Amino acid sequence: GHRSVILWFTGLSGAGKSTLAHALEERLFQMGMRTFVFDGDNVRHGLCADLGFSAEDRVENIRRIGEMAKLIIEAGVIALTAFISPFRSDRERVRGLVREGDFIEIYCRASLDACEARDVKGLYAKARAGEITDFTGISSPYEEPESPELVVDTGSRPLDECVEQVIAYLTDHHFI
Ligand code: GGZ
Repeated sequence: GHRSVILWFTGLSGAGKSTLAHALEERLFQMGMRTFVFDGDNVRHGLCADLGFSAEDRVENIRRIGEMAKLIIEAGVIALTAFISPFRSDRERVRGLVREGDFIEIYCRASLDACEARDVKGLYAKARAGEITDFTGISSPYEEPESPELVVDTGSRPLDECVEQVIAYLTDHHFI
């Protein structure tokens, strides 16, 4: 058995949150754990389809995701959430929803330069051109975590190393 927990990935667009969450899910599944990944693909098209990227909408987006993750861990499932979640106060509110220790904030650290250089979806270029407004890092703020449980250098380290870093944390703290 394992303790259910929320693995909350935060970081810029293109930092690798979703990639890391899915790679971890694969590892945890192989270890026999039940997991669920929430990311833009399965949340912003459905539960949060009515929300955009204004500050108010992001607050509401994170609130709903936090409540969902809380329900999921009550069912004994490890919740992995991969959202920019740019505001410190929103992340702290989610932390406060669950029991002490059940919220693990994982900062996927990648510089704006690195994310913009990669620009996998071409969104940074559009944001620079003014075709997308309120874009995180360009025209909307990102508040770095002040004391996250983990900092993973997704911008500069290979994926498998990042995965092992999180697995080691979970093992050391007896989550798995
Ligand atoms: C930031 C945006 C925006 C704006 C569309 N700002 O790299 P992606 O494409 O796949 O991830 C980004 C995703 C961010 O949604 P989140 O739900 O994670 O944001 S938040 O936690 O702040 O609510 C990006 C895409 O949506 N995207 N417009 N203006 N990212």
